Amino acid sequence: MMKLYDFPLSGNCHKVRLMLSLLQLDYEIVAVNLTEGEQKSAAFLQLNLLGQVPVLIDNDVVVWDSQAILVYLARRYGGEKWLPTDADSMSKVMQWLSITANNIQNSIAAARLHFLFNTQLDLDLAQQKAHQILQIFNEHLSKRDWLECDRPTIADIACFPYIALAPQGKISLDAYPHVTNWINRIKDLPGYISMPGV
Ligand SMILES: N[C@@H](CCC(=O)N[C@@H](CS)C(=O)NCC(=O)O)C(=O)O
Repeated sequence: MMKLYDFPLSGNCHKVRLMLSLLQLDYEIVAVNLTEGEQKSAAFLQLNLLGQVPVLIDNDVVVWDSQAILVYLARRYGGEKWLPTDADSMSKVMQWLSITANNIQNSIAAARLHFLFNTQLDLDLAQQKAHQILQIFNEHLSKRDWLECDRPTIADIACFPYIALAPQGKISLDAYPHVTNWINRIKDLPGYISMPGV
């Protein structure tokens, strides 16, 4: 059975939990206690040299990084549905994987970490960047239901958790109705599962 090295409050882990559930895949959770630094143990660094969750193990395949794991699951278990492989669609999906790993992680997710775990950062700058990216999502989603391909793909799954968790970073979604409607569409997907704060 697949194993997911996981931390319940991690939005990056939630991307993977959500995808596993949408694909109706069985897996076992291995809890990694981030507050005690278990992710930097020698044993864990053997799995992910960065010392971070999530990590997925599927037989002899070890994958770390939530975006990479979504790519793995979509291609290994989802056919063309969640990650189409024609050049145009695949690169369009990739754009949003980059946006989540960079723009969302460094703004919305960073602000949440500050309020949940007291991490130090320039909060004003993080919140300002958060509103810039939310404005871009709101505009993009004003013209379509899903980020790309007229259907849910791993682009949506990768961007969803931290956007839905934005209020935990004291970033209100009230000014972004198209984003809120998109969040609700994701919540309506068959197999959807939630996490604390969403
Ligand atoms: N780019 C990575 C980021 C992973 C990441 O930031 N993981 C956090 C939890 S959400 C973590 O393990 N933090 C503990 C640490 O860095 O020591 C991904 O998308 O999976």
